Amino acid sequence: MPDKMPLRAMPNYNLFGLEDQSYESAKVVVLPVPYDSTVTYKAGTREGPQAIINASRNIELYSYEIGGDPSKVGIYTLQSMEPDMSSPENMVAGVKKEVGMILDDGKIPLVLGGEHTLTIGALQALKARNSDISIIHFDAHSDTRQELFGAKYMHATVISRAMELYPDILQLGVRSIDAEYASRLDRDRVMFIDDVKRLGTDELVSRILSSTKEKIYLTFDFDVLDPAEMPSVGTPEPNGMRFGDVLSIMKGIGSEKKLCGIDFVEFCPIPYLHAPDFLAAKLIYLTLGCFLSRGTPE
Ligand SMILES: [Mn+2]
Repeated sequence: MPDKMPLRAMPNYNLFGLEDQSYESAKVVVLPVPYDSTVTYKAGTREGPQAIINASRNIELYSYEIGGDPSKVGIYTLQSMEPDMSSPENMVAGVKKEVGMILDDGKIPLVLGGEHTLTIGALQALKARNSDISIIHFDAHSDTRQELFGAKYMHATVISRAMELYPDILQLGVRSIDAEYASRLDRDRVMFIDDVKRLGTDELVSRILSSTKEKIYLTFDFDVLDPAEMPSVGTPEPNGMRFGDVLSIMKGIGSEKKLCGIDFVEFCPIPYLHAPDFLAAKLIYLTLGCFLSRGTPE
């Protein structure tokens, strides 16, 4: 760029606004998927990835909570996936293909949704490569309907599909559940919000650690948070978890478990309400820090 001209390059447009990104050296590869088509209440999670990326470019990269800069592990953001509106099955197949490519390159995929249905594609890709994994599922909803409105692939059935791949799923923060699943669930595998609050973080973390395998996949639906803190979701449920509690839990899990893949879904931005966008961005950033910044030099 000529010295005499007061021109400036556009700041980097990627998750966390990182400079000098390299796919080769990145540990985490972010796949934004601006897709929603099976929502049953408020549409708009297709706007989620962009709102989170916009906010994320303004967060401080140093984190006192982590004691370092989590971005140093290398976080590479891919171009957003093109939504395939022909059917949820085709969209899921697309996610499976791209996540599979990320896994084959030895990297940790981070799927940035978009609606929860996308998780199925990520898990299909993972299952084809590794079956010895536990799933940790943060969500206000159990998402365990076998079908809804005749559809097998949609946001309210995602955990039923996931259980067909990985029966070992631990659910946290649930407070909305269908009667059929409520009648047959394993109480050791479902931590209702009351359990989460009654046990407290330390006890909860020790139960999570003892009941999951060394390798985990984490699926995080933003509606697990309390709507007072996180109103920007498609299907809000009262009486949720708080940001600080989630962070403590992530620290606890991240200190012992190996992350194989992760998704953050169901973020549905509300125009002119910016705080939730920042919360989402920071939660993603710190979660990566909890799992990946162990021993990472400053
Ligand atoms: Mn949910």
